[in-house]
Amino acid sequence: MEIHKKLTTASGRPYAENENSQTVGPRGPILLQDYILHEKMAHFNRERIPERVVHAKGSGAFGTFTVTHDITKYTKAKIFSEIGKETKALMRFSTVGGERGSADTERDPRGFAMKFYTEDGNWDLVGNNTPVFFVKDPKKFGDFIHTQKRDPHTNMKSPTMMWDFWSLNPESLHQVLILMSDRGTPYGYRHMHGFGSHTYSMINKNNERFYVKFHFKTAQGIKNFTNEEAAEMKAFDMDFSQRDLFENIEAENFPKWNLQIQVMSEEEANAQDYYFNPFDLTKVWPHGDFPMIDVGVLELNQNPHNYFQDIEQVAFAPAHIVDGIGYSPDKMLQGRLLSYPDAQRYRLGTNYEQIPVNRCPFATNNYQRDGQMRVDGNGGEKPNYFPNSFDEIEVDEAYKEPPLPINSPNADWYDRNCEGENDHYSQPGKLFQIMSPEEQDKTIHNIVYNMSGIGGPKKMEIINRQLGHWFRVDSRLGTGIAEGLDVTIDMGQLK
Ligand code: HDE
Repeated sequence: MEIHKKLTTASGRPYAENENSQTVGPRGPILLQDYILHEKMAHFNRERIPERVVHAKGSGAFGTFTVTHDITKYTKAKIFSEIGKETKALMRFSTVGGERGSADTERDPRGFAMKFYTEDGNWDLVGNNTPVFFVKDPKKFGDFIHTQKRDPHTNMKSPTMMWDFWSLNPESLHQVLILMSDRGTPYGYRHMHGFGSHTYSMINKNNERFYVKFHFKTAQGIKNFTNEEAAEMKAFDMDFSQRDLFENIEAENFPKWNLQIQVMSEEEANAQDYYFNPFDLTKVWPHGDFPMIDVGVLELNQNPHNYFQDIEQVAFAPAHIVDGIGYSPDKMLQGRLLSYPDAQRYRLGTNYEQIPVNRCPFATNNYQRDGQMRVDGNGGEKPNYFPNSFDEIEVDEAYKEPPLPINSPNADWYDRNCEGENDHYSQPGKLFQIMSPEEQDKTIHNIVYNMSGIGGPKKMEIINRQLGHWFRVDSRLGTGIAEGLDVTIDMGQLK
């Protein structure tokens, strides 16, 4: 039976009248029986699904990951099994705080979310364009994001909320310094690095565990807008980054990123004597201590045919790892393991992994059944319970992770900034000191521009508290910002 091209209803009935509603005479009322009118209006009312509560504005493309170096001594993950191995991938870039219709060139971190369709399931590496994050305990995430969104009273963005939160949470300094540099306004998505950010683990074929950091270095070179260029671009083209990505892929100018990893042994990570917590998401691992190791190349080479189907509906979750890749005790990663599948079930429904872009193209065998939009055969006649005497689904012990050594005997609510966890200044200080004088000046300019928006009855309290942190990071930085804000420093007053 050939598939025809006739206009039809959603149930496949061919029909002719798609523009005129059925009325009693040319001027009479509409007949209730013109159900095609209702079908069109009812579907239109239900076209919007909940936007992502963060990272709502984004752009995506399909691509290929190709292994260029052998890292099988660290991992048995099939995606890295041999040089030349190719794996299909999907990338979604995004801003963080803006709504779905917001501008691409806002000062904001950029989401860098990757889905690798491997034989052992889909691996989601959901990172950002910065190696660190603002907070290090997931309990603070919602509060933090509230300060990045609209003030509950004015319904406008609020530098006062942002800097009040940041000045009360100095663990944010490293990420805020990056955000306030020109890396906070990247020139689209092609000219920025990407990071897994968290410490993850890798497990090799001898079941030895290593801890790793993932770095995706742009092959296009770093390029940023200045503060003023980004503001101008907002007015000129709200979708600059989308346009830049889409048009370059259409022109077959395929953007690439080179994947590198840093590796720490399980013993080093658990030794407790490294000078900071290697699982602390506000810290980077010094490249001198843990050098970069080349792994492969990620190339984006196909635009999605339909944005809503493939990019609005794509569902990432850091919990989606594959054999040979594992988690770590990083509290923020632990928090994210539960949050993302919960967010996807809310946005897309319980069977979200049956949406084609989210489906594992190899095999899924389990006893989960039913639920809305169940379209994968629902297990057919096979048993829907385990164990059973009938089906041939096997549990392969080879996929069991090695035990995880735990050092601390007591469960407790440990202060995230206790002794040994409260050096929030050295790494941002080093970052500022390796910036060129021009980059330092631009960063000071951007911070002054942004902090000038602080207002209200607590204005000077917030400014002084934040200045105290900037001075602890670097005296030139603190002085430059104080002068820019025209604030006279009483060093005794700095909190
Ligand atoms: Fe997210 N984050 N996040 N995040 N995140 C989401 O999941 C969350 C964090 C990141 O293109 C949400 O599908 C918690 C760090 C990206 O679809 C949500 C915490 C990093 C994207 C969520 C964090 C990220 C999200 C919202 C603190 C970089 C977009 C909608 C523990 C390493 C992915 C959704 C895409 C999206 C939760 C912190 C990156 C709400 C609880 C750190 C790139 O589930």
